[in-house]
Amino acid sequence: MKKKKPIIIISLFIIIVIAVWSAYFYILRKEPPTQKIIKKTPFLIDFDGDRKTDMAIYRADTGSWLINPSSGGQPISKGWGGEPKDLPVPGDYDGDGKTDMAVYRPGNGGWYILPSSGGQPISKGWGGEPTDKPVPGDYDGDGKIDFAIYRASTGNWLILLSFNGQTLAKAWGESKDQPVPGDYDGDGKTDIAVYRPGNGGWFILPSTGGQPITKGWGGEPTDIPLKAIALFE
Ligand SMILES: [Ca+2]
Ligand SMILES: [Ca+2]
Ligand SMILES: [Ca+2]
Repeated sequence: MKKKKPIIIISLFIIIVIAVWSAYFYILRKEPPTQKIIKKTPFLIDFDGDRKTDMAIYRADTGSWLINPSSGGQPISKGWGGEPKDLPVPGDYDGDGKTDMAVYRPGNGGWYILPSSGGQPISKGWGGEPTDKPVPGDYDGDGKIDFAIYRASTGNWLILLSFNGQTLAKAWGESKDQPVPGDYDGDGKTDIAVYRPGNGGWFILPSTGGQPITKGWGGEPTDIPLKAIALFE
Protein backbone atom coordinates (compact mmCIF):
# COMPACT_ATOMS: atom_id res chain seq x y z
CA MET A 1 0.00 0.00 0.00
CA LYS A 2 2.88 2.34 0.73
CA LYS A 3 4.06 2.23 -2.91
CA LYS A 4 0.84 3.80 -4.21
CA LYS A 5 1.79 7.38 -3.35
CA PRO A 6 4.84 7.64 -5.68
CA ILE A 7 2.81 6.01 -8.45
CA ILE A 8 0.08 8.62 -8.05
CA ILE A 9 2.66 11.42 -8.03
CA ILE A 10 4.37 10.04 -11.11
CA SER A 11 1.01 9.61 -12.88
CA LEU A 12 0.01 13.15 -11.99
CA PHE A 13 3.35 14.41 -13.21
CA ILE A 14 2.94 12.59 -16.53
CA ILE A 15 -0.62 13.94 -16.93
CA ILE A 16 0.56 17.48 -16.25
CA VAL A 17 3.43 17.10 -18.73
CA ILE A 18 1.04 15.79 -21.39
CA ALA A 19 -1.46 18.57 -20.65
CA VAL A 20 1.19 21.28 -20.88
CA TRP A 21 2.62 19.71 -24.02
CA SER A 22 -0.83 19.50 -25.65
CA ALA A 23 -1.70 23.05 -24.65
CA TYR A 24 1.58 24.24 -26.07
CA PHE A 25 0.91 22.68 -29.48
CA TYR A 26 -2.73 23.72 -29.43
CA ILE A 27 -1.77 27.33 -28.82
CA LEU A 28 0.89 27.11 -31.51
CA ARG A 29 -1.61 25.75 -33.99
CA LYS A 30 -4.16 28.39 -33.04
CA GLU A 31 -1.70 31.21 -33.49
CA PRO A 32 -2.59 33.21 -36.58
CA PRO A 33 -0.11 33.16 -39.44
CA THR A 34 2.41 35.96 -39.45
CA GLN A 35 0.61 38.99 -40.74
CA LYS A 36 2.15 41.09 -43.42
CA ILE A 37 2.69 44.71 -42.57
CA ILE A 38 -0.04 46.60 -44.32
CA LYS A 39 1.60 49.20 -46.45
CA LYS A 40 0.00 52.55 -46.81
CA THR A 41 -1.71 52.82 -50.12
CA PRO A 42 -1.69 56.49 -50.97
CA PHE A 43 -3.02 55.71 -54.45
CA LEU A 44 -6.26 54.27 -53.27
CA ILE A 45 -9.34 56.40 -54.03
CA ASP A 46 -10.36 56.41 -50.40
CA PHE A 47 -11.72 59.76 -49.30
CA ASP A 48 -13.15 58.49 -46.00
CA GLY A 49 -10.05 56.51 -45.03
CA ASP A 50 -11.70 53.14 -44.40
CA ARG A 51 -9.31 51.45 -46.82
CA LYS A 52 -12.11 50.70 -49.22
CA THR A 53 -12.32 52.33 -52.60
CA ASP A 54 -15.03 54.93 -52.91
CA MET A 55 -17.05 55.56 -56.03
CA ALA A 56 -15.90 58.96 -57.13
CA ILE A 57 -16.33 61.26 -60.09
CA TYR A 58 -14.51 64.33 -61.24
CA ARG A 59 -16.86 66.38 -63.37
CA ALA A 60 -14.43 68.23 -65.61
CA ASP A 61 -16.69 70.98 -66.95
CA THR A 62 -17.60 72.25 -63.49
CA GLY A 63 -14.63 70.97 -61.48
CA SER A 64 -16.99 69.10 -59.18
CA TRP A 65 -15.94 66.13 -57.09
CA LEU A 66 -18.78 63.74 -56.38
CA ILE A 67 -17.93 61.08 -53.85
CA ASN A 68 -19.98 58.21 -52.50
CA PRO A 69 -18.17 57.26 -49.25
CA SER A 70 -17.86 53.51 -48.80
CA SER A 71 -18.30 53.90 -45.04
CA GLY A 72 -21.80 55.24 -45.59
CA GLY A 73 -22.97 58.68 -44.72
CA GLN A 74 -23.77 61.59 -46.90
CA PRO A 75 -22.38 61.84 -50.40
CA ILE A 76 -19.72 64.51 -50.77
CA SER A 77 -19.97 67.18 -53.43
CA LYS A 78 -17.20 69.72 -53.67
CA GLY A 79 -15.86 72.10 -56.28
CA TRP A 80 -12.09 71.84 -56.75
CA GLY A 81 -10.41 72.61 -60.02
CA GLY A 82 -12.62 73.19 -63.00
CA GLU A 83 -10.32 75.06 -65.34
CA PRO A 84 -10.73 73.59 -68.81
CA LYS A 85 -7.53 71.56 -68.88
CA ASP A 86 -7.25 70.66 -65.21
CA LEU A 87 -6.39 67.02 -64.64
CA PRO A 88 -7.52 65.26 -61.47
CA VAL A 89 -4.53 63.86 -59.58
CA PRO A 90 -6.13 62.60 -56.36
CA GLY A 91 -3.94 60.96 -53.76
CA ASP A 92 -2.91 61.13 -50.16
CA TYR A 93 -0.58 64.11 -50.22
CA ASP A 94 -0.79 64.85 -46.49
CA GLY A 95 -0.37 61.24 -45.40
CA ASP A 96 -3.42 60.97 -43.15
CA GLY A 97 -4.70 57.86 -44.91
CA LYS A 98 -7.43 59.69 -46.78
CA THR A 99 -7.38 60.72 -50.40
CA ASP A 100 -7.12 64.45 -51.03
CA MET A 101 -8.83 66.22 -53.89
CA ALA A 102 -6.16 67.49 -56.23
CA VAL A 103 -5.78 68.83 -59.73
CA TYR A 104 -2.81 69.52 -61.98
CA ARG A 105 -3.06 72.55 -64.25
CA PRO A 106 -0.96 71.94 -67.38
CA GLY A 107 -0.90 75.60 -68.43
CA ASN A 108 1.12 76.77 -65.45
CA GLY A 109 2.30 73.50 -63.92
CA GLY A 110 0.30 74.19 -60.79
CA TRP A 111 -0.76 71.49 -58.38
CA TYR A 112 -3.75 72.37 -56.22
CA ILE A 113 -4.41 70.12 -53.26
CA LEU A 114 -7.20 70.22 -50.73
CA PRO A 115 -5.73 68.36 -47.73
CA SER A 116 -8.17 65.94 -46.13
CA SER A 117 -6.60 66.65 -42.74
CA GLY A 118 -7.87 70.22 -42.98
CA GLY A 119 -5.84 73.35 -43.08
CA GLN A 120 -4.94 75.53 -45.96
CA PRO A 121 -5.05 74.31 -49.54
CA ILE A 122 -1.65 73.53 -50.99
CA SER A 123 -0.52 75.17 -54.22
CA LYS A 124 2.70 74.06 -55.76
CA GLY A 125 4.31 74.78 -59.10
CA TRP A 126 5.86 71.61 -60.46
CA GLY A 127 6.03 71.12 -64.19
CA GLY A 128 4.25 73.30 -66.71
CA GLU A 129 6.24 72.54 -69.84
CA PRO A 130 4.05 71.55 -72.79
CA THR A 131 5.05 67.86 -72.79
CA ASP A 132 4.95 67.44 -69.01
CA LYS A 133 2.71 64.70 -67.71
CA PRO A 134 1.82 64.45 -64.04
CA VAL A 135 3.05 61.16 -62.58
CA PRO A 136 2.19 61.45 -58.89
CA GLY A 137 3.36 58.55 -56.77
CA ASP A 138 5.06 57.74 -53.50
CA TYR A 139 8.60 57.47 -54.77
CA ASP A 140 10.22 57.71 -51.33
CA GLY A 141 7.71 55.44 -49.58
CA ASP A 142 6.79 57.78 -46.74
CA GLY A 143 3.07 57.31 -47.31
CA LYS A 144 2.63 60.69 -48.94
CA ILE A 145 2.18 61.30 -52.63
CA ASP A 146 5.06 63.19 -54.22
CA PHE A 147 4.64 65.82 -56.89
CA ALA A 148 6.14 64.35 -60.01
CA ILE A 149 6.37 65.11 -63.70
CA TYR A 150 7.45 63.09 -66.69
CA ARG A 151 8.88 65.47 -69.27
CA ALA A 152 8.27 63.58 -72.48
CA SER A 153 10.36 65.92 -74.65
CA THR A 154 13.53 64.93 -72.82
CA GLY A 155 12.51 61.69 -71.11
CA ASN A 156 13.25 63.23 -67.74
CA TRP A 157 11.51 62.47 -64.48
CA LEU A 158 11.35 65.30 -61.97
CA ILE A 159 10.16 64.19 -58.57
CA LEU A 160 9.81 66.31 -55.45
CA LEU A 161 10.30 63.86 -52.61
CA SER A 162 7.90 64.57 -49.77
CA PHE A 163 10.20 62.95 -47.24
CA ASN A 164 13.07 65.43 -47.44
CA GLY A 165 12.03 68.03 -50.01
CA GLN A 166 14.82 66.99 -52.35
CA THR A 167 14.39 66.78 -56.08
CA LEU A 168 14.95 63.45 -57.73
CA ALA A 169 15.80 63.97 -61.40
CA LYS A 170 16.24 60.96 -63.57
CA ALA A 171 16.52 60.50 -67.31
CA TRP A 172 14.40 57.46 -68.09
CA GLY A 173 12.47 57.17 -71.32
CA GLU A 174 12.19 58.44 -74.86
CA SER A 175 9.85 60.99 -76.33
CA LYS A 176 7.10 58.59 -77.38
CA ASP A 177 7.27 56.46 -74.25
CA GLN A 178 4.35 56.40 -71.90
CA PRO A 179 5.09 56.74 -68.18
CA VAL A 180 3.83 53.73 -66.24
CA PRO A 181 5.08 54.24 -62.68
CA GLY A 182 4.05 51.70 -60.09
CA ASP A 183 5.47 49.56 -57.33
CA TYR A 184 6.81 46.71 -59.45
CA ASP A 185 9.20 45.37 -56.81
CA GLY A 186 6.71 45.64 -53.97
CA ASP A 187 8.77 47.64 -51.50
CA GLY A 188 6.13 50.32 -50.98
CA LYS A 189 7.91 52.86 -53.16
CA THR A 190 6.80 53.85 -56.63
CA ASP A 191 9.24 52.81 -59.33
CA ILE A 192 10.04 54.92 -62.35
CA ALA A 193 8.91 53.08 -65.45
CA VAL A 194 8.03 53.64 -69.08
CA TYR A 195 6.25 51.66 -71.75
CA ARG A 196 7.47 51.93 -75.34
CA PRO A 197 4.49 51.56 -77.67
CA GLY A 198 6.57 50.81 -80.78
CA ASN A 199 7.97 47.53 -79.54
CA GLY A 200 6.01 46.88 -76.35
CA GLY A 201 9.04 47.33 -74.18
CA TRP A 202 8.72 47.92 -70.45
CA PHE A 203 11.63 49.64 -68.80
CA ILE A 204 11.48 49.68 -65.02
CA LEU A 205 13.88 51.21 -62.56
CA PRO A 206 13.32 49.30 -59.31
CA SER A 207 13.36 51.51 -56.22
CA THR A 208 15.10 48.71 -54.34
CA GLY A 209 18.10 49.27 -56.57
CA GLY A 210 19.79 46.70 -58.70
CA GLN A 211 19.50 46.19 -62.40
CA PRO A 212 16.73 47.83 -64.40
CA ILE A 213 14.00 45.48 -65.54
CA THR A 214 13.43 45.26 -69.28
CA LYS A 215 10.62 43.18 -70.62
CA GLY A 216 8.72 42.97 -73.89
CA TRP A 217 5.03 42.86 -73.10
CA GLY A 218 2.56 44.15 -75.63
CA GLY A 219 3.55 46.19 -78.64
CA GLU A 220 0.49 45.79 -80.84
CA PRO A 221 -0.81 49.11 -82.17
CA THR A 222 -3.97 49.06 -80.05
CA ASP A 223 -2.28 47.95 -76.83
CA ILE A 224 -2.82 50.20 -73.85
CA PRO A 225 -0.52 49.65 -70.86
CA LEU A 226 -2.53 49.47 -67.67
CA LYS A 227 -0.97 51.70 -65.12
CA ALA A 228 -0.40 50.71 -61.59
CA ILE A 229 -1.56 54.07 -60.33
CA ALA A 230 -4.08 56.52 -61.61
CA LEU A 231 -2.54 58.70 -64.24
CA PHE A 232 -4.15 61.24 -66.46
CA GLU A 233 -2.47 62.36 -69.62
CA1 LIG B 1 -5.02 62.91 -47.13
CA1 LIG C 1 6.35 60.40 -50.66
CA1 LIG D 1 9.13 49.87 -55.63
